Amino acid sequence: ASSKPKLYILDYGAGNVRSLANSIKKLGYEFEWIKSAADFDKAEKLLFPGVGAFGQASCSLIDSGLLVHLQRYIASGRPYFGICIGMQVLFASSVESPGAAGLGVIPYPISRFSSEDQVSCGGEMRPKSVPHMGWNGAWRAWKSEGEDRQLMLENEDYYFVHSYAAILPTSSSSSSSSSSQTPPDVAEYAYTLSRYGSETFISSVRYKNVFGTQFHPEKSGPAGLDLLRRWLEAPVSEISAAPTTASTATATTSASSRVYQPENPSPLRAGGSSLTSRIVACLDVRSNDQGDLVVTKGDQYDVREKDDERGVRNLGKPVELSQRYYKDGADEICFLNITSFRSSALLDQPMLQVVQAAAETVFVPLTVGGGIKDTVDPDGTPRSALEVAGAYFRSGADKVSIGSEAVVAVEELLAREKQGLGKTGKTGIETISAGYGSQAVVVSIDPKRVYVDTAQPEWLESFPQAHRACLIIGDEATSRTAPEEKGKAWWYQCTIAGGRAVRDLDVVQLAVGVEKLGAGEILLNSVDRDGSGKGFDLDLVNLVKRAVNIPVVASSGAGAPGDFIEVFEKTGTEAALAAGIFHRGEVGIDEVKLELEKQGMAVRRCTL
Ligand code: 1PR
Repeated sequence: ASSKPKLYILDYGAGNVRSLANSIKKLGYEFEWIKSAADFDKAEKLLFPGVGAFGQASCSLIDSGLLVHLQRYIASGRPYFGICIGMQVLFASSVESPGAAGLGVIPYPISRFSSEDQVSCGGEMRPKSVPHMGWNGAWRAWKSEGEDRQLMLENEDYYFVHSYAAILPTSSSSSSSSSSQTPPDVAEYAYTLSRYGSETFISSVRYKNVFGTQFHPEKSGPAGLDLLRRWLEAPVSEISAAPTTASTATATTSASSRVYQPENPSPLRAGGSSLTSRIVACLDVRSNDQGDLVVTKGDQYDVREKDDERGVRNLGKPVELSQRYYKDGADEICFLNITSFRSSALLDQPMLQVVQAAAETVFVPLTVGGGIKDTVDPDGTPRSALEVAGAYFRSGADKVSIGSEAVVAVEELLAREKQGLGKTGKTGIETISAGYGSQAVVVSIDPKRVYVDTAQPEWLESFPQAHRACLIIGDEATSRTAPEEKGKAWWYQCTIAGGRAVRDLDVVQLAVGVEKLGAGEILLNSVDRDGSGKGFDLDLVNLVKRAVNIPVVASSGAGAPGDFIEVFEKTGTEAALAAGIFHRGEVGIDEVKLELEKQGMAVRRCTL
């Protein structure tokens, strides 16, 4: 290891850098954290994994006094690898944080994905979801003669999660590819391009000693680890550059050594979004009566055996199961601490350890939920939701999922709106999304169907106006209701505390409210379908998909591969989650993906 170049990682405390550290260790490399300005002089290779927001990254580099040292490091010509925000800070500016300057190595702005852009969603055209979240390809649009080492492989999918990107100008005259309108200097530094809907963006840059990816290689399974390995293995001389002075540090617009390849192989898939359909494995975790942390699984949220003992169902060990699902090709893994609403999540050390241990071997995104809210420890110490989330991120979680607390937050928001007031900025959703980016905040919704007695005269007129947007009438021509539901009417009421208490809030109000507060994704369960194997509640998924512009993970009720095909086809949801069928080994994740592929749907192929 001593002959390997001295590797440093720059962390500004914004999110999950643990996974990058884990993947580097897994690849057999050692590294140091940049702790002071002097470390930049010692570094022979530098990795900057950025999560969160552009402005925050830029400000914390300035506030910590490290910015100038980072600039000097880059100008020295030594290899730099920036991930996500770590790539974006190389650019000139970002509309995400108008006042904040980037390093300006790449003279191009970062802008926001357009939510005007339409993709096909369950047979209709709807605005595409933002953030761009999930697995997408990246293709080399330029061939460079001078490049010694191919850093990236094509025909692989990588994990992206971002709302802002270096988006190329679109041309209304060119429907097949916007790249024909690309400014000539883009070829100087853009290494790969990717597409989201009709927008084409720079998914990786390679310019002199600087390499950067918009996606997260440390979360991109074997393909991502392989990319990291290539960069780590590359001799410094191959990926470094002659020192530059500040005035020549930016990419020039002079004649490009890269040759644009007009045949653009970017596949258009998942309704034109280019993303693969994501399969999520969910592990409901809690202590059993013996005090062991187990993966359990309920029917309609009842996780106890049906026999007289009524013990907590035990379907396996959380870390082992997550490793199995990673190998089987799960695109994401979700841990829900289903009883942590009872106590402080920070005191629930075993859960933090589960996340930590899983993150050491599982290189796809991890979501952790349960108990993320403002709490007070038994000794009276107040703990904010932000603090709880921070502990999970430091343990290796990429996203946190908020359940009960989101319901309370939206109830408060609606009450304030009635008084003409707005958001407080103080709820967990707001503080966590401000600190770590909205892509890191999932809201887990546990709705229950409430049937309306349609035999009553004027039932429709007396149905509460507030919940109208959430009413499904089973015989409507547009309804996707199962035949036995025809003629019935129902709405979806929100619950808290694991389905134990209902609130006067419907699922549409909740979904719209959490999007306003800054959530980046919705995990949509169904108390009625949970564990039933009857298939996803398509009416519910459609209702929520239409109400929001953030990605939705359909959950509860999967019984066979056909249920996944149906939910993707009929709702346009970005992701589908299952628990019971995977835990019991009835259906494998690989089997689900194979069936989706047979239907012509794009999935991430995993070759573990
Ligand atoms: O309220 O912020 O503390 O979060 C608690 C979290 O725990 C919430 O996300 C809530 O959904 C979850 N939860 C609480 N109680 C239960 C329970 O089952 N008793 N589990 C529970 C939710 C639903 C899904 C399940 C799918 C797929 N379980 O997680 O994995 O329904 O199952 P299937 O494929 O077998 O049908 P907070």
